[in-house]
Order: sequence, then C-alpha cells, then structure tokens
Amino acid sequence: MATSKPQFLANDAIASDVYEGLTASPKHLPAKLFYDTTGSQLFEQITELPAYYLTRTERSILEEHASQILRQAGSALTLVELGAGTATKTRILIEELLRQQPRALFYPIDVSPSALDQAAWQLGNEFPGLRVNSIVADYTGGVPALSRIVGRKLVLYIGSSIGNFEPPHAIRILRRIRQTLRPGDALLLGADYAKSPKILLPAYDDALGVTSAFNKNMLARLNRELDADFDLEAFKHVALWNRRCSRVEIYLESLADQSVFLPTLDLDVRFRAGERMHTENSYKYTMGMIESILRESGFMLEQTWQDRQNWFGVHLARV
Ligand code: AVI
Repeated sequence: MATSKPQFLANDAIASDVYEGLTASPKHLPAKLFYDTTGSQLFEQITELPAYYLTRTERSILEEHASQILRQAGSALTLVELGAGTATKTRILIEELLRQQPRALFYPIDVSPSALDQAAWQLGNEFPGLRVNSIVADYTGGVPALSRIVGRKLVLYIGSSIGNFEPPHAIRILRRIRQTLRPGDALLLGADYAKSPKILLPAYDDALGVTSAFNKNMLARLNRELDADFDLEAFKHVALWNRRCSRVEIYLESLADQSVFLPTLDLDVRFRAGERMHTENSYKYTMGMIESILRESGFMLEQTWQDRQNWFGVHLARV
C-alpha cells in the first residue's frame, strides 16, 4: 500500500475521495459515487421494487393530502425542489397547485442538467400554467439564488434524501437553505421512519438483487473511471440495521483475501476475507429526531402527514 498521500488534480474529486476511503480503516467509499448514469437507472428500478416501500408510500401520502398540504403551506406559492432529478413525484403537487392557483413558478434544483432538461420539457408540456426555471446546483452547499425569488416559497425536500446524510450534516444543509428563505416560507420534508428491521432490511437487500447491483456498480465505476481491477463477483452486498444510530448501513464485503490495484492512484489495496467496506448510511427518523433537526436548522414543525402504517412521514415546517 502506498505510504504517503499523492497529490491529485484539484478537480479530480473522485480520485481523492476514493484514495482517502480505501486507505482508511475501516475502508469506505463515498455514497455520491452511486449516481453515474447506470447507478441512477438502477436507483429508478429500486424505487419500483415491491420491497422498497419508501417511494410508493411517500407518493400515496402526497396523493391523499396534496390539497391540504398546499393550503397549509399558504397562498400564491412558488415551488422549489432540492435534488429534483426528473421531478416525477412533484407532479402530484404541481397538479394540485394549479387547481388552487391559475399559474405557478417551479424551481427544480439538481446537479444533473440532463435530468433538469427532461423535467422542464415534460412539465412544461403537461402544465401550460407552469413556468419552470431550472437551477443546476449542488443544493448541499446552499443555493444563494433562492433569496432572489420573490413571493412565498414552498421548498420540497422529498424522497427521504435527508436520510443519506449524517444528522449534523443534514442540519447544516437545512440551515443553509433556511438562510435563503423569508418568514412565512415553508419546507416540505419527506423522511422514512425507524421501524422493524424485518421491513427495513428487505428494502435495502431485495430478493431480485437490484440493490446489490446498485451497490456493486460503484466498483464497476472505479474500474471504468480509475482503471481499477475490482472483481465484482468477489464482493457481496450487505445491509445491516444499526438500531443505536437508527440507520441502515450498506457495505461491500470481500469474499476472499484479495488485492485490488488502482493504477491511476498508484494504490494497491488489500482486503481480508469477510472485510466490509462501508458505502452508505440511510438514517431512519423518529418524530423526536425530525423535530430536533428542524429546530436546530431554524424551522418550526407545523404539521405531519403519515401513511396508515406510520412507515413514512411528510412534514411541513415554517421559517
Ligand atoms: C436516495 N436514498 C433516499 C435511497 C435510500 O433509501 O436511502 C438510496 C438507496 N440506497 C439503497 N437503496 C436506496
């Protein structure tokens, strides 16, 4: 294994994160590596799996309560969506909003210009009363442009994306967004609840192996982009429930003693049989945790909508 950390080109964020993660003990890889084109397609497939209850449960809550959610948020709303992607679930709220007001503005924010173009094109065609102004940005660092939007804003942060951040990081993200809002603006936060591992674990280790393929795609990506020689068959996907930290943890476990070479990093990495490399956390919230992250980021929880089984919650919070 190399002894001193080499210098990477400043813009080569992947190389430096991967080097750091593979030379750490225990080893880890950053979850943001999941979402290349193949990874985004695999995630779309995950959202349609019977075991992955999150997407359909949140959708059912939005379908049932869209009218009340929007009325509670206020009149003459402008919608903003953090990490909008192709904004599929947002349709439900847009459709209802255009029943309540003749015209609306929608600001989807995402790092992927192609996903935003697709959203703008589809939504523009479907809803003549909607003006879509896409913002290409990584919302985790805050989005200063939001402070220039006039009128009352409802910021959508749905899909339980908040769960993939450590709680202190989640608070920092929400605080940065909060700084660009005005009194009366609101946040709609979708979060998955802590529940029995009998329900949680199949959602993250499905029988069809889609989540396993999603996890291993990270290795395929390193093979492609960093010329690494990971043998995907020599690792297995593992999902565990960590009750103390209230999170599902995802790993890639080495099935043998092996070494992997990453020539672009000048790095030879050894794995022991059974050694686990951490790739993702998915935090599962209690109402107490939701109230606390909202309070600490400057929001006041106003109302919560849940499904009948109390598996998932959609929370309206006010600045
Ligand atoms: C994107 N995010 C909300 C997903 C989750 O449930 O934490 C990512 C995911 N990882 C494995 N399956 C889904």
